[in-house]
Amino acid sequence: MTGKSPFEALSVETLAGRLGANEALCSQIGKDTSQWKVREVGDGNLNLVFIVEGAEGAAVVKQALPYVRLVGDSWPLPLKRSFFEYHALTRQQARAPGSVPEIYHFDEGQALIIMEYLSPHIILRRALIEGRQLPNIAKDIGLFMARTLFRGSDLHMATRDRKADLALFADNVELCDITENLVFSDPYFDAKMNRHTSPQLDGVVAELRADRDLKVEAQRMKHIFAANAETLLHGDLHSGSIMVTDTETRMIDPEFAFYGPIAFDVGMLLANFWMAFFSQRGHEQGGSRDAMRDYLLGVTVETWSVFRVEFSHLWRTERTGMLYHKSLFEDQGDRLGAEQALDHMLQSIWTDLLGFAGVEVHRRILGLAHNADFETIADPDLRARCEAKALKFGRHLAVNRRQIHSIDEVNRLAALIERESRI
Ligand code: SR1
Ligand code: MG
Repeated sequence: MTGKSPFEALSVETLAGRLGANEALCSQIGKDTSQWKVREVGDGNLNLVFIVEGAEGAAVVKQALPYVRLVGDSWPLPLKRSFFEYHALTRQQARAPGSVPEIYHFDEGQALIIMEYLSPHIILRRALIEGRQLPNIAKDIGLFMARTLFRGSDLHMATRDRKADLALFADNVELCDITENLVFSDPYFDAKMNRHTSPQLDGVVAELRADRDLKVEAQRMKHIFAANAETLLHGDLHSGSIMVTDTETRMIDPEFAFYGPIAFDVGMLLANFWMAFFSQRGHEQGGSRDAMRDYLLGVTVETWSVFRVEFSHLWRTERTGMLYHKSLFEDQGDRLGAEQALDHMLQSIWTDLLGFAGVEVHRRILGLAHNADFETIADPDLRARCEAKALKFGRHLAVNRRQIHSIDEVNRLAALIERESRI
């Protein structure tokens, strides 16, 4: 199969025949295709994902489909998202080595990426639902975010390179459009594809949609998302885009990559930890999840702390781009000026990440793409109680983000809302 053949979706039955001559794949897993075992394991919303095991190893073959898998061919989606995923992965590997799967092969025409099979890794969201406490995730993800977001910005890159890259990723229009609608707008009106736990949440949903301050704030966040082309984002950094073992963490699936605000990745990620926190009550059949709740709040504190420390370190040691140039500060003996500018930047990331986190919580409960943290709670009354608390929390973050000064303050609020018996 070459990049010149017309696109054709792979299947479990056709994969060995079509990729049997692919040198990159054969060198990883062995070329005797009669030994290959193929499974389709994609559980995301968009793509096909195959695990291919051969006599000498295993690999993952990920292929984009020309439509949204979750919805079907009534929602076409361009194959070029695979191109953006491939280019984002190569940049993330360069900026945060070891944090993403190794790429073996990319075929643009077939929209497929052959990459490292991560084993025994599982999806972080699944681990958190199971109540597993992973000791390294905060450090690993905090470092990943600081390194990729700092090194992909005008704080670090040569501005010519950054502008060329910005132009490249600017074409990822359709995936940005998904985020712009699904995250920032659809939850706040009766959009066609929305769903929520009904009738339990009907009243809360009506209140949120009538909440003028919330809607204005969500649109401000959308404006920042669309207009602040600060750095190359992962673009969809939630706990379903991270694979873990007890000791290792890898980020996957950056097909939503584009140039946007640093705070977006950080806010989306933290929102997913807070949603994991509010969903724990629904997973207590096997015993109390008090310790898991404490762990999750601790993870938010450590992630934000690691991010800040590493971002600050890079600011002091790798600020080679055109912004806040050293000639204005350190070269004149003005270290304090550089520190002042750093404080301002971290403050603005903090305020914006809270807004992004708030809307991310809302869209996972009210929009099209829900998350398994809540969806796997079978009892709809219990699920609705968990979701209602998360909605209240998200509303507070989005509307009051300028008045919230520390992550401890956020976590005290989360704990308070969690303890409230009434929704
Ligand atoms: C139609 S795609 C829905 C969601 O799935 C992806 O993982 C993104 O989070 C997107 O918003
Ligand atoms: Mg994904």
